Amino acid sequence: MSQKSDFGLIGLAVMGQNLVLNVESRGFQVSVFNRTTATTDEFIAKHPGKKLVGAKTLEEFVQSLATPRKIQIMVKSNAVKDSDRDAVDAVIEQLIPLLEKDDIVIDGGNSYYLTTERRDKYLAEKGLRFIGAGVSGGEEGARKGPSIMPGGPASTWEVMKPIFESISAKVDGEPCVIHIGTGGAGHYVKMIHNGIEYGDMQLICEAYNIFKNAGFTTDEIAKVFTDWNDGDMQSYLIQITGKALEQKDPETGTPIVELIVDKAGQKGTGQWTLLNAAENAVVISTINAAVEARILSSKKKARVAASKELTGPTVNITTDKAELVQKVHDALYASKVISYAQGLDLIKTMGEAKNWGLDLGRIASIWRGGCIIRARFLNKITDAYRENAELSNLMLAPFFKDLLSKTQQNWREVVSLATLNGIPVPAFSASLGYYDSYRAERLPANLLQAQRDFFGAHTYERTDKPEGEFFHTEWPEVIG
Ligand code: 2AM
Repeated sequence: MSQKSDFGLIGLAVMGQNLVLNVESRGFQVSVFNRTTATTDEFIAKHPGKKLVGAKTLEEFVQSLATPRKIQIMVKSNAVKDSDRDAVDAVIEQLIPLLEKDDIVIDGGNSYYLTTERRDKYLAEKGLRFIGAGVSGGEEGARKGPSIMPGGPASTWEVMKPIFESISAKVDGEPCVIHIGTGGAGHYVKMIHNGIEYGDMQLICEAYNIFKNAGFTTDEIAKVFTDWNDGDMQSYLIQITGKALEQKDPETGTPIVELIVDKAGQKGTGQWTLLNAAENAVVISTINAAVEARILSSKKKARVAASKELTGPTVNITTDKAELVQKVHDALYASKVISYAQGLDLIKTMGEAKNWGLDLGRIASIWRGGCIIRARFLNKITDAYRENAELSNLMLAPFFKDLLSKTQQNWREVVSLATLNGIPVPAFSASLGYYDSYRAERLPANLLQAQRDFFGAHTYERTDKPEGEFFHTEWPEVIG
């Protein structure tokens, strides 16, 4: 191959390999480089006849690319805080002396958004261009079309647009990629996407747990999810849940899910979302509950010990099965709406603080395909923001207001039923608690203000006086 490549990718782990094959399949010639050359050789040998160039050195790799070069880095990133330097930084440092003005470096990993902003600034100082792109869809998405959330200067996006649009997933003919915003906006939105994903997954697990406690067989639960996937809750996660529950262990014939240890792992983006919500004073209680549920699940030893010490009610669910399925459906759907309302509230708040000019409706629209949270109902979110771009909270859009109104009786019954039977539903109940708090004209924070004024003279406003006037009461002394 004598002609220069259109695109280059560094890091041939599974996601990297799949992305390369995806880009190549859209008609582009792709150069690849991996630190361990044997991996590059194997990859090239495995795909004869494709427009691929395997480079043994970084110099050779850079030289094989057409200018302005477009180089995506897909190496393992372990950094949590901005001060940490990781493999992405190491690769960037090696690239800098080899690149020319206006070449584009793309980080397609799950980098922390502040790290992305640091790299964006650093590379700009060197006359290079940087894109921090969140890529969601797992291995299959990377190969067939992921949802891509790129951040960086709009002018750099314009250069990358043809490649990004052709490799992304498509829904109704629309590519699942838009320019999210400047700086770290892309990785930020990907981080919240992951938080929402945590919420969706936990809610599904709580539904499963209720059915299990109600005496459903795993096959019966699989069928419930498969049926739901034909309806308004159609989503990738509901679909794979049905399929996962159907899967039998070849050795024992037992559903494989029932053989899997109940200890969940996490890579950190959920926790980053929590920290960011706390910094922005935005409530994301459903996502919080989901992250915390994973943490508690991982404390298996402590739970096993406590299960012998702490008492609870005996499970006794007598609800008719079909009726229970409908109730849990409604509880799940309503809770999911709350989770998205909270996640979008966080994105909106942060976008305003950072002046990113985010378009929530379009962000929801690029989550409709390719990514892990892809779902039919995301269309409704896009519609809601198209109708009213200034929507203060998703719950208040006519479609969702109506949905929450129609589902709430069943939602309340499911949270009550689970609670009375001692079945943990932290995300279902956090969602309901948010709904009831948000819609409360008066919360008991009047008493809270009294307490604060009592011990700390923090003052309070009065219902019968103008806003902004502060009062203090001489409370009785209580210490002897
Ligand atoms: P390797 O095959 O040489 O280990 C996931 O680990 C991917 O990131 C792999 O392609 C791996 O390369 C690459 N990677 C991890 N750390 C790296 C580093 N410091 N420099 C370059 N590539 C790295």
